[in-house]
Amino acid sequence: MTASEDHGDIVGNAPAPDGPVSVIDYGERIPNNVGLATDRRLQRALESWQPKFLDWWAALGPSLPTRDVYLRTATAIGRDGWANWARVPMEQYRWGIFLSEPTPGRTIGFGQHKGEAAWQEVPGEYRADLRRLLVIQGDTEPASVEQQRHLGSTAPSLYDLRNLFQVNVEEGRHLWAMVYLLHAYFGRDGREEAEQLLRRHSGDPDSPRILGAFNEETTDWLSFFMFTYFTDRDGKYQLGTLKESGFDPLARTCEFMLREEAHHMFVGTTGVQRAVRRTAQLLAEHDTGRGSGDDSLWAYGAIPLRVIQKYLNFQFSVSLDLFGSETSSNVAGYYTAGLKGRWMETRRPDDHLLAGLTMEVPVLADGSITSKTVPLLTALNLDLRNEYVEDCARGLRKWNSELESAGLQQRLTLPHEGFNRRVGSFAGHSISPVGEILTSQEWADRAADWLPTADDRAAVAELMVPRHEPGEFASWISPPSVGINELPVEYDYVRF
Ligand code: BYC
Repeated sequence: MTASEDHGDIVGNAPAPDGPVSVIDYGERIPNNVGLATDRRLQRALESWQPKFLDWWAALGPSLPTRDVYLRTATAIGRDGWANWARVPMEQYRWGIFLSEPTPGRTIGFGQHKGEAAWQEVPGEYRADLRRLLVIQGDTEPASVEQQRHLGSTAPSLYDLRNLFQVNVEEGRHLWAMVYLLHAYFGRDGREEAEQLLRRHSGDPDSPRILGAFNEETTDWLSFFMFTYFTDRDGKYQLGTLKESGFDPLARTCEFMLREEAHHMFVGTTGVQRAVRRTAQLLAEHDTGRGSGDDSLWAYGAIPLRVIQKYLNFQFSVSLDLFGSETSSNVAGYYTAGLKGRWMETRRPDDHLLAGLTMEVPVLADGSITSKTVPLLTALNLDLRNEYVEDCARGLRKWNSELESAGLQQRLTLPHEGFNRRVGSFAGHSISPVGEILTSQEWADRAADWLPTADDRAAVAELMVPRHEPGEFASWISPPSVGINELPVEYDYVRF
């Protein structure tokens, strides 16, 4: 997939490879381009993890039984051409280990080791930090599959069902990617961490997933589309920083993961867009434009805009928490050590050391939101978050253009960065979507206007009627303009 997929409407054939291509050996039990066949110890370790992964997939992966699904599978690692499309029984999907091609002579691009050769092994002094980063990244992948487990039974179409399963198998593969690095480079500790990745579960009170957003329920398809828009986009930005890592196997792993990630965000961008389009259509058709609180839309089978806005508020705010605190000594340490860079590190016009530079970070003091100046190194979580927020705003413009074309005045907006936060400067404070500081009582009185209530979720759930016949779509969502890989929209992407 190309980067344009994130913003465009078309899902086409993977372009022909334009560079050196490592063909993946699908004859192997674990398809890979890391020479697993020549490393017996690693092969045995991964082969003993594989049945546990498959057990986990059977127990906590997609719950809807299917015969086969039209899926893409990675088959080569050329710069562009890598995707093979076929109908695949889900349990036979080939989860493999693929790293992007190495860049000969690659050097570290930032921090105190800038200019040194990229590491092919883990430097002893950074072992604990690198392991932590891999574990946090790895933990999110199976978590999202767990969160989305039951969505299949309420899919609005076969097209959407196939997209859900594509996202799920690729998140499974991203777990494999982190497990490979843990097994290959971290010995016994790595093996133990790999086991734990299958033992923590989303929302489990005793053994939850590590990061907050991955313990939230994905209650319905609107929530899924918001998740793939906002939370997968955090994945894009975090992977973008790990792609810069001085630890070359991690950088190459993330570079390849990012290519798959583009489709996940396409699913989110267009999924929300199609829901908004349907809502806008009905609002315009029935001339019910009496403000975004128009609940008569439920009766027409669409989701009122005020509810779409609430889902957006929720998913955006929990996703902002994924960036950690605005001021963090962890992130300064990662950067200086050369483990985690900035978004588009190589394009930043500075010395890539950042000593002496500063940044303004938000603080709450004396009842108002102000800022304080801190060393830039400690503010890199915010630097990344700012890039992310700008990117989120771009998709919103697309959604709003649906409202505009329908001749409506209402618009969707991103809430203030302090709204509904659990991590960082705003945690413990009550901030409205437009950035007013509220008392706890004011918050309690008004939160139901801003975040989905149990009633909102129940009303949305009622619209989630499955459409499992080719070409059929649920009432609350418009069909896409094109199908997958140049197939028609009404193709039977999933067979039962
Ligand atoms: N929930 O110094 P701080 C994806 C903890 S998504 C719970 O501010 P730091 C995907 C933090 O661990 C991308 N705890 O944080 C998307 C720390 O704990 P310790 C996933 C949190 O380290 C969709 C303490 O609070 N990848 O791929 O600067 C589908 C102080 O924190 C949270 C990564 O995140 C939270 N939200 O930054 C599938 C990349 N936030 O150490 C997949 C790897 C913070 O004091 N992770 N804490 O016990 C990192 O780079 C960083 O660890 C973080 C946090 C950005 C997560």
